[in-house]
Amino acid sequence: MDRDYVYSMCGMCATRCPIKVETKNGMATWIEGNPHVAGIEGALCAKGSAGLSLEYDHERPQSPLIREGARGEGKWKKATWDEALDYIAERINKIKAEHGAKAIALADRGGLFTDLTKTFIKALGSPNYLDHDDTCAKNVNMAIQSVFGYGRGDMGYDFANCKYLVLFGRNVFESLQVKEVNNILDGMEKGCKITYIDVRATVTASKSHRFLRIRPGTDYAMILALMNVIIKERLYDVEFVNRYFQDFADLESFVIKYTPEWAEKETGIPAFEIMNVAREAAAAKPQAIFHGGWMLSRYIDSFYASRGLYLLNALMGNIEVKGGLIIGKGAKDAGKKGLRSLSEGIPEPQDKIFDATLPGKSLGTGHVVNLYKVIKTGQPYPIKALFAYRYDPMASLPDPDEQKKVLDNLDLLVSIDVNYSETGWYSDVILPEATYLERSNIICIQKGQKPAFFMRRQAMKPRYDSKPGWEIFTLLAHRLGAGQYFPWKSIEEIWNYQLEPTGYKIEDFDEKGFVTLCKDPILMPRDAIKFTTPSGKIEFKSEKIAKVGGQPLAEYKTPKKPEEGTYRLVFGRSGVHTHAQTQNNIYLNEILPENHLWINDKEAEKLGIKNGDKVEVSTDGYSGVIKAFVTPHIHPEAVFMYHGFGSEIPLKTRSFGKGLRDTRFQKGLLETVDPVGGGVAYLEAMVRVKKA
Ligand SMILES: Nc1nc2c(c(=O)[nH]1)N[C@H]1C(S)=C(S)[C@@H](COP(=O)(O)OP(=O)(O)OC[C@H]3O[C@@H](n4cnc5c(=O)[nH]c(N)nc54)[C@H](O)[C@@H]3O)O[C@H]1N2
Ligand SMILES: Nc1nc2c(c(=O)[nH]1)N[C@H]1C(S)=C(S)[C@@H](COP(=O)(O)OP(=O)(O)OC[C@H]3O[C@@H](n4cnc5c(=O)[nH]c(N)nc54)[C@H](O)[C@@H]3O)O[C@H]1N2
Ligand code: SF4
Ligand SMILES: [Mo]
Repeated sequence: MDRDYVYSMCGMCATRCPIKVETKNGMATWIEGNPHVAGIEGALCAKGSAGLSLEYDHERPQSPLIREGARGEGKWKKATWDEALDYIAERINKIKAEHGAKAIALADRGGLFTDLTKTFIKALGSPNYLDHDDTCAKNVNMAIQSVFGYGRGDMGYDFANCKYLVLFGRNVFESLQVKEVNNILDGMEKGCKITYIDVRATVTASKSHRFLRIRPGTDYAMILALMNVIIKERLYDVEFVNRYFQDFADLESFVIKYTPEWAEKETGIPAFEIMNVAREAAAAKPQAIFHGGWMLSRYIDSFYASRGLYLLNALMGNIEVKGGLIIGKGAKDAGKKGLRSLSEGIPEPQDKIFDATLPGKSLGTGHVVNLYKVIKTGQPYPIKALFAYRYDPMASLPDPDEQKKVLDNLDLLVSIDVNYSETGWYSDVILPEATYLERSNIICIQKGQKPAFFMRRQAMKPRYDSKPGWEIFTLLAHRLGAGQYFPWKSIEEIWNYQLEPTGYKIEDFDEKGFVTLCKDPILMPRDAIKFTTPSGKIEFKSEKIAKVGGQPLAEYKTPKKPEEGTYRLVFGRSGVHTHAQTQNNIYLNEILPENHLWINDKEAEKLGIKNGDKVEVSTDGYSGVIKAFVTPHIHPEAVFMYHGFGSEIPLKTRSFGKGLRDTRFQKGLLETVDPVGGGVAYLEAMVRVKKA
């Protein structure tokens, strides 16, 4: 029997953990975490293990498909790659002739491999590349940039050495990343204390030393009060603040009125608990972390909550120290040359990205939410073709019905996916990408204290008529008049090109699947930390925020209270599913086949609902039935369901129609965003509940 293994990267969620894949007679038989990577050491999460069940599932697209019926009707014609690519090329060329290259947009999941997709869209002459960030961490990303200059991905947390960790709705043990979980567990073994704040008790709540149940949408009040205590009692790192803060006095005078007693009334969290958290964190500083949030409660003012959290970190003086926030180091910091970009030498597109000129815009550009506005209105210019690559906006933005209406303005919608996604089901062409076990990707860099280049390597041949992303984009580019920018015949050619300036060779990845660019962790000297804000300092006041009509921190506003009989619809992840993409996975479907509605026990009693009863959840124009999970451990104003259920795709027989889809209840919220940060305000949805 022919047994073998390769080092690669998981593809079951966007974290892309390093893995080792074993094969027998050329078929993947076992996956585990890459034993050579610190913090991974063989470990994998449930979804990562279920990669084999994605691989051997037949309920995924097996060849290119071209739509035959109306959009969304589910009538497909099986096509060869030539037919499908020619079909796309014909339409794109027509759109280009009529509206220019800028009428083509590409949206993908973002992350480590985007050099390929960004190169493709640039090669076509369009500036319109978008990622999913509006729907994920846009507010957090904009907040951290406004305080330190660095983006969210450029600053990591040293959990393993942290002594005090505060998590606002950051459900680290379920909404998980393997390395992060292991580092937090290491920290806990060394005595780290965790305070967790959520509207409901999660697995993270059960593992924390203190769980505080907060009123939905009031985190910002608690954050202001924490700053109030820390500043009033002079618990902050005075030396750090004096050296690096641009305008500390302004922050001090802003938070003076936001006392813990005031915050208690907003949040329902006792003032003494808020004072305890502030004092305990300060006693552990600089090894104290206030996690900046991720989904950080997507309310209409979440940008300020997140900004407050980063200011709290600055008060702890925890930047570039053990157990604090570490600025990610790249190849240059390690004295090495970086990977050569595939887009080197491609001229910049003539036009500006569509939302650079929109009025009333929030921080940043490349907003998918604005993309919908542009497709709908044709302003500032028409967008007529959309490639959704490893991205499913119909499952991840609010209000799929409204989205369908908008997407009907497109002349071409292409989904490049390993599954039938909700977007794919509504598209004109589905191009099946080879699964992550069946393909190699371009080499990527993982920034950090010890930056490294990683490689995803094919473990087995594709089981169906699918192709790797690099080949799909290469074939498309050749049909779209951009072939000169995609000269590649194999992934090895691409790797050699990328590695050329670095001095590394493909063989250097054989032993462990990655190459580390330095021996020792890199930290900036304590007295010479470089912040990349306009002033080079930590900024409370920010010109960029002022430009979009925001303030350094806004005055606190009490969130809307749900009307009698209605509840705020809160959602989140389970540890065993990825967004809306794994509910049909044989293994994972068996563990969690449907979602339930969490409801507070006293509220349930009022409505005559018992645990396990079927309940009807409704909003204007939509309703559905699921089982109730009655618990005292959720705030009475909120009900909760796991995201990603209620698939509308009949070909996915295990998940079709199972559970409810949270996005369907987020009616009318497609254009509701945090006005400063730009994040989608999903949590502004209210629903009615009654016994079914
Ligand atoms: N209502 C509601 N909306 C949400 C959320 C929520 O909790 N509730 N969560 C939000 C968050 S945090 C995020 S990050 C977004 C995520 O939203 P998306 O980025 O859209 O979701 P993903 O599930 O990461 O991936 C999208 C698609 O990638 C496909 N895919 C997976 N692997 C591959 C591959 O190897 N190749 C290709 N080509 N495709 C692949 C999947 O099948 C899926 O269709 O959703 C956001 N939207
Ligand atoms: N298993 C698994 N892990 C994942 C993912 C996945 O799909 N599956 N996705 C990854 C991605 S893309 C992301 S963005 C992260 C998301 O990571 P998190 O943001 O940690 O995850 P969520 O589960 O979306 O939301 C966390 C919690 O916010 C709570 N919450 C809601 N409203 C409030 C509020 O007003 N205040 C407070 N304090 N809490 C509130 C919810 O009850 C929920 O428990 O997870 C990542 N990890
Ligand atoms: S967190 Fe789990 S699913 Fe995501 S990449 Fe890592 S092992 Fe894979
Ligand atoms: Mo996310």
